[in-house]
Amino acid sequence: MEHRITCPLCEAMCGLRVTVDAGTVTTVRSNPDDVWSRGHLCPKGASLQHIHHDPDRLRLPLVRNRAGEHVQVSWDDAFAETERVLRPVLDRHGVRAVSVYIGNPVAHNLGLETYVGALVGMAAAAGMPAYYTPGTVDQWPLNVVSALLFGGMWNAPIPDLDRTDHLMMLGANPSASQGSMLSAPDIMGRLAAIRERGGTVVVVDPRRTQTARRASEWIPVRPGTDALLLFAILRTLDETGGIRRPAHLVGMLDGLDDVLALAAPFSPERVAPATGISADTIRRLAADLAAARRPVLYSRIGACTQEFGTLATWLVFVVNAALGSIDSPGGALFPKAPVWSPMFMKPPDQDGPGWRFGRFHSRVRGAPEVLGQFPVSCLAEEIDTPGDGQIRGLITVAGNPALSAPGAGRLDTALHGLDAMISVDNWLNETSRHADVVLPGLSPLERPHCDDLYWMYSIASCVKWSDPAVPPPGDRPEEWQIMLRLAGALLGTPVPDVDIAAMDDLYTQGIVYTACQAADTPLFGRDPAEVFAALKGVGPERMIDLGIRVGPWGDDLGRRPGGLTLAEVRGHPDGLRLGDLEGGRLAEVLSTPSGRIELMHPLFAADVPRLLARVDRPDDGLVLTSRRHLRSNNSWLHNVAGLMRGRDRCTLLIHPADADREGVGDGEQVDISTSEGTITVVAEVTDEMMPGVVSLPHGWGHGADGTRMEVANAHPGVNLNLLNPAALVDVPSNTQVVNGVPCRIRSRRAPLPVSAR
Ligand SMILES: Nc1nc2c(c(=O)[nH]1)N[C@H]1C(S)=C(S)[C@@H](COP(=O)(O)OP(=O)(O)OC[C@H]3O[C@@H](n4cnc5c(=O)[nH]c(N)nc54)[C@H](O)[C@@H]3O)O[C@H]1N2
Ligand SMILES: Nc1nc2c(c(=O)[nH]1)N[C@H]1C(S)=C(S)[C@@H](COP(=O)(O)OP(=O)(O)OC[C@H]3O[C@@H](n4cnc5c(=O)[nH]c(N)nc54)[C@H](O)[C@@H]3O)O[C@H]1N2
Ligand code: SF4
Ligand SMILES: [Mo]
Repeated sequence: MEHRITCPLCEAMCGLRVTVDAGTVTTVRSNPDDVWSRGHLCPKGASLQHIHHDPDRLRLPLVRNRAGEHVQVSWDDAFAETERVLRPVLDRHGVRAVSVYIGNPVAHNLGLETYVGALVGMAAAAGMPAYYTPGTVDQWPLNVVSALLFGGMWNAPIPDLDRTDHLMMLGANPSASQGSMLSAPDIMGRLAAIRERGGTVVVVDPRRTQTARRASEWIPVRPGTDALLLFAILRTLDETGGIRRPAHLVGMLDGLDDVLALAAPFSPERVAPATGISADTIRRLAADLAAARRPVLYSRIGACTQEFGTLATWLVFVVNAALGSIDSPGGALFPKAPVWSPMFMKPPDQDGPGWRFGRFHSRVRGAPEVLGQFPVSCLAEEIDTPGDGQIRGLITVAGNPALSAPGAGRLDTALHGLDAMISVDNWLNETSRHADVVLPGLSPLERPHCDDLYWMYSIASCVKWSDPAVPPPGDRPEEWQIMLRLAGALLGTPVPDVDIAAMDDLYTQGIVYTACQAADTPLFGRDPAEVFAALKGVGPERMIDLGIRVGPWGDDLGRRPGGLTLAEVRGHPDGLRLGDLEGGRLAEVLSTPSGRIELMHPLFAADVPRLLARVDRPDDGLVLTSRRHLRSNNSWLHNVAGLMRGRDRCTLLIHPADADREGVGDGEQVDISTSEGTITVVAEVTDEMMPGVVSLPHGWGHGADGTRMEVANAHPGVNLNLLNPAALVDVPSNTQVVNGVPCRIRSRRAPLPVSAR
């Protein structure tokens, strides 16, 4: 039997054909008829059957016994144990002493994506001070910039890949990632097409990645200095008459002249030494952008998780605005998402016009919140520092912070010391091994799937619904139900007694009620009771039906007969293609207080002195950066044997000149140290790195005691986040710096320096 589904592993959302024979998944292939991806797939998607059949994937809950070992138990016993460990923490210290960590797969998992909000929302209402996500080792600068410039945290224009004639890409490697905060099937094919039609692709990256190799030009940049480069480009555009003020932006764009004034100190000559890019090259990059008919800039994680992540990410949009590219075909366009999500509304705690920052502070470090988040590295200190408000109970949901959070060594110890830890996770890994109870979800092939958020970043508007390819075992709760059960527990009901149906109604009613009050939602002004009564079904399906129906192509809950509903979408297993990227949408998409793009904000201006200090900082020697690989998915696909074939991928990439200077040979073990720690790793000497910069992949460091991942543990690699200091953050956004971290290396062959003997 063949099923057509959407791959839930990354933002590319490829359509797949999955063949199931008597309960066994026999093949996973691309679906050439999928209206969106038209036959694209990558090795990860092709491995879904192996994820499904992985013997280490948990099918039953685990609890830790007295000997400290995890043993399988029934769901009833697991819920009873959850109550037994969690309740004393709640009774003694209240919800104040509990926190939640929400990991990356949540965004790709329908049940979790729609219902994790029940857990954190209800817990926050009951007094949980903060929750944690890898957003602050990822795209938080983009959220800050989107909120301030365009009005919504998840509302930003993306490059119109199919029409641009000049793309400048900073800190992104789609040859590995397949695109991020930018959904485009076969993104590498689309980049090639830009060149085939006579256009230019420029890649700014300290590493000559596969993406850079296939580009027209690779510009190596000293990590953390993209903001300097972009300010210098902006200043050059201004000096050379390269600023465009097209009619469609007149009266829709505030603050450009203020930003141009801020750019004044950053001449190409001044920033050249720090960036490692010559003044001539910077001028030429600016001239090429000015000469292009449809230029556009795009940046991603390398420009976010660095010392000046907010300024760099902001300046990408500023330069796009200065080139007249925003909302212009071939430039940066606002996608139209077919499925409305409650995530799209301004968080209700951000009342009043605009956005406020620093409304509360973390207990230990005193970090100001940014869009509700502290740096993820605060989690460790909030757990291990005694005092009022200490975190004593933690729920992790599809996250592996023991590997993914900077300062990972301290966090690993802290997790061990918790009074209660519950992991909603499908494997017993570096994080969940610390849990008292592990509650597994279904496999990606056993659950329905539908994306909503990623259509906010996609080069076409499509809607797709996937039914499970493999029938879920009847006796297992779905993850959205687990979210509601845990939420109910935090509100005071014993875990086994939570009334899931009542909680589901309560949560859904809450969302409807909030959305009916919020000016930036399609439900604004409607009667919440009427809206709720018009909804069908339960759980995530009800939520997605609501999202489709109030979305731009929906039936508006009956007011627009013939419009889409979930039932209609379900009838199209290859998906529905509803529209392409279009310009001319500013008035519709902006939700800033002025109704215009607000390029300037004190948060940005206040960070410019920090950047100015960077220009003249002496060279800080060797620095460490992160990378990804096509056959990994953050930390959790290393248990798939088929993806692990070939040579060791967890190597330290180092330029030959640096290797020579340090006396390091290719394939040799080296010690790499930062202010945070030292690890030993194999060096791979290659001129794909620029001199002065080394690179390690993130998501490795398996093999810990008590984990159950046979394949991954046989290829452990090292945990890069043992090296990334907790305290290094991009100030305005709270984003952790994991690119451009000062480090030293030492050959293991070399004799110890006299002082160290
Ligand atoms: N140094 C450095 N650190 C980084 C990064 C970097 O580039 N450099 N990148 C950062 C980024 S961008 C991200 S997004 C984070 C990722 O950080 P995390 O989200 O913390 O980690 P993941 O590796 O995505 O771990 C996913 C977890 O979900 C579990 N899981 C997988 N599928 C399911 C499922 O269907 N249900 C449930 N319940 N669990 C599931 C896996 O077993 C695993 O434990 O790492 C960040 N950390
Ligand atoms: N196969 C695969 N796909 C994935 C993932 C995965 O782990 N594997 N993870 C997913 C996730 S959670 C995310 S967030 C996305 C991320 O998607 P991308 O943003 O495309 O991430 P990377 O592939 O890590 O590419 C980041 C690039 O930034 C460069 N860089 C480092 N420092 C700097 C700097 O200071 N300036 C500049 N200009 N460049 C710098 C690095 O060398 C690297 O080439 O990928 C997603 N897709
Ligand atoms: S690129 Fe690969 S992992 Fe991403 S959606 Fe497509 S098949 Fe899945
Ligand atoms: Mo990410």
